[in-house]
Amino acid sequence: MPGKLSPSMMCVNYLQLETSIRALERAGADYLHFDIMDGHFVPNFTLGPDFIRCIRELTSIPFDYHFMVERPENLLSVFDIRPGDMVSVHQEASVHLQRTLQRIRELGARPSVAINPGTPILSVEEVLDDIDAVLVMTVNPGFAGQKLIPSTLRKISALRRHLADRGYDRIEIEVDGNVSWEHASAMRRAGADIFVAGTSSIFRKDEDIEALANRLREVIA
Ligand code: S6P
Ligand code: MG
Repeated sequence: MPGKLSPSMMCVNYLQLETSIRALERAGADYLHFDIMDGHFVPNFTLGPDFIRCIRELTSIPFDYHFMVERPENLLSVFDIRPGDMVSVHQEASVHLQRTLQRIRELGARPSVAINPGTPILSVEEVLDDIDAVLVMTVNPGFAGQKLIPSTLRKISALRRHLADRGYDRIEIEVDGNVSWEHASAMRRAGADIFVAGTSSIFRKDEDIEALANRLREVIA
């Protein structure tokens, strides 16, 4: 299976939103990645439910929600989550993690657990039956344009091996943070399946999004 592309919508030029989405459709983006922040779990705010709901009117690309909020279980109902969407909640932020993942499944979406660079892969052990993916943060969450934390490359390989050893090959690994051409290629070799594309690859000032997205697709093919 070729790697999947999930462009990060906090990196898009909002003044060219519709044109950018059309370019991403032509490039065959598999998801649109939406970063949701609450100013508590991470020291930043980003995209809200009304803005994200408007984008449904523009495209049928499935959404890839990344909740960087405390107690995501309280916020799921505020967002327009639909069957086929991916929904990641942080292991560090949900006290009732299994119940939250089950709720996401009930909504018809694909449950995923996100883990910070400092969080061990074993922290997802007890919910492997409840998830379709693990989102491995390769930077600390909160901001675009950061530098990769090198140890996270080893973490991707270790997680891929860990899942294979336990018969969970079906679980996808998503990577998020400084997914540049070079890093994307290393992440792919390490076993990543879904690539969040931001300022390090496809969203660059005055450059053609479609061409950059196609280039990234080739790197992760
Ligand atoms: C960061 C967020 C990410 C960023 C993405 C940006 O907290 O979860 O999804 O939007 O990492 O990409 P880049 O290439 O600027 O790191
Ligand atoms: Mg993200």
